[in-house]
Amino acid sequence: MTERVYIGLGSNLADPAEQLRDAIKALAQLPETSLSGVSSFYVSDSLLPGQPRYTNAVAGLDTSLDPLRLLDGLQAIENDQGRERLERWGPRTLDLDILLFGDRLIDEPRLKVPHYHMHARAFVLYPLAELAPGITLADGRALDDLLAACPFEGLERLSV
Ligand code: ROI
Repeated sequence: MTERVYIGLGSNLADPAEQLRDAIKALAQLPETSLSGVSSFYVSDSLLPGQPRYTNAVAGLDTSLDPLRLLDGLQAIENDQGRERLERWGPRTLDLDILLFGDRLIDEPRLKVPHYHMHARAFVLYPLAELAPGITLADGRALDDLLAACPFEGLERLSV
C-alpha cells in the first residue's frame, strides 16, 4: 500500500534554490517512493533574526516506506547535501520535514506528524495548498482554516 506524504523543504545557505532542486531529485530516487508533485518555491525572512532568508517548498510523495524508514532516507539526503548540525535552529543547507503522512497521527520520539510547527507557518501552508487544496489534516484541522489565520504577507513566490 502506498500513502501520500508531504515533505517540507527549506534552505538558507549555499544557493538555496539549487539545494531544493537537488533535494527534489534525491526524493524522487528514494526506494519504494515516487514523486507526485512539487510546489512553487517561496522566499521569506527567517523566523529567527540574523539569518539569511530561506527558500521553502513542499513536495508530495507516494511511498510504501514506513515513516521511520522515510525519515532515515530524508536525514541521509540532508547529510549528503552537507548539512552540519552546528546549532539547533541555526542556518542550514537543507532541512527536510515530514509534514503529513497519509492520515496518520504519529507521536514517536523521533517523529511527530502532523509536523509540530506547520499550523502557523505561511512558508509551509501556502506551498502545501498548491498540492493539496482543501485537505484536512490527520489532527482534524482544515488547511483552509489554517490559511485564513496565517497571512501570506512576507512570502515571495518565485516564478518557475
Ligand atoms: N524561517 C523560514 N522563513 N523558513 C524556514 O524554513 C525556517 N526554518 C527554521 C527557522 C530558523 C525557525 N526559521 C525559518 O528552522
